[in-house]
Amino acid sequence: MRVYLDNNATTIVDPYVFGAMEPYFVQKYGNPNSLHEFASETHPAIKQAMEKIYAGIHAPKEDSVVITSCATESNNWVLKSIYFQYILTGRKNHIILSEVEHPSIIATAKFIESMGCRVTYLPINHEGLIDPQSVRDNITDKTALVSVMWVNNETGAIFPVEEIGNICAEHKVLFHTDAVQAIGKLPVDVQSFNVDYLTMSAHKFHGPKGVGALYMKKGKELLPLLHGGSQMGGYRSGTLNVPGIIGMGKAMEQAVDALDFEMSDVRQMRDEFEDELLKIPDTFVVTPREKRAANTILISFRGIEGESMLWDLNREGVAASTGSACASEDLESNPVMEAIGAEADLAHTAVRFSLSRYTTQEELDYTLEVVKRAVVRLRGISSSYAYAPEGYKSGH
Ligand code: C6P
Repeated sequence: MRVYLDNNATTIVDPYVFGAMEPYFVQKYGNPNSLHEFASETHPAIKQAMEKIYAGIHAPKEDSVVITSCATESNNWVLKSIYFQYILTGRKNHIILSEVEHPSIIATAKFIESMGCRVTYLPINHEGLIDPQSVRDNITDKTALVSVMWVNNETGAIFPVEEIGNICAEHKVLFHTDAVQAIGKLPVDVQSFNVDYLTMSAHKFHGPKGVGALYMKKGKELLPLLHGGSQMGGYRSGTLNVPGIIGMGKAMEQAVDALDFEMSDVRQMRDEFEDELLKIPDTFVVTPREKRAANTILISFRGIEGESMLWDLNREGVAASTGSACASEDLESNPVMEAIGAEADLAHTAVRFSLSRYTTQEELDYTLEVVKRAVVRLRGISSSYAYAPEGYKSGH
């Protein structure tokens, strides 16, 4: 049996999404900006897809949604443009982030920090959560931007974006949220949450890879990312990725339709699976489940390196991860585990299981059996587990 439980890294393309995209490769392949029928026959589907993306995040018509190639691109764009617009010009000198943002935010922040921007990295607490008060405490009259993700990709923790949006609005500070892991898992509404910029990526909600977007509120527009033609309102020039846009629109529509299922049925399956995993001695999960997106579990098995666990799981057809796919090849400890202050050896034991609406009960039952076998085998050869001092296993 092959089981895919790495849906925070990427998801299967929904067959309806694939069906909607297919005609736009070989039959309707015109450049939408040309002046003939090959071009115009792409227009209705592009328009419809854009409307679905706007509707999915409750963006009003007058705001902009610019299609990009991925969330990494959208995140880079926000921070670098803020640097050019506010920091380089001397109007402001400071931005605020959480310390557990995705590398596409952290690495970009380090880059603009090296160019003279002051960056505050807000800590997370032992539950992997952020205190909105810490945002308020760190805002100064020189703060240009606060960027805090909606849902953490490692733990599934839901960050208090509503409160943070309100605090930013109150202090007239721009607010960006990376909503990559929120779309399709939670209702996302840019208007009621006072969001100025919002990042999305289609392949995280059963759309194609290579397509993302950035939402920008009217009046808060960034500088153009790619100069050139008039595509995407001149904010990101270059021939449109027609099948990608159509796929993202369809995926957004499907994700919105499936939201109730995700929040009830997927959650229930996740919770029951987690209950069973936690019956294995010396395991623990970061972030209380009611404060997490419905699909994610970051679990530690004491005495077992996360990579060893993945190896055993993979041998039996189960795909999980030790955390963010972008960091999984460096064998470093999980950064969220480090940020919550887990001891060094425990920070290496994290395994992330992320479900989707395609996950079945049969797959989870099978995975549980594989995990149990792996725990017995790996603890049997783990010197840190076998010779652990008194109290080590219970976490004291
Ligand atoms: N997280 C994970 O395994 P791209 O691939 O550029 O569309 O998405 C980047 C990205 C940005 N923000 C968040 C919160 C993300 O989770 C991701 C991708 C994957 O957790 C791959 S590193």
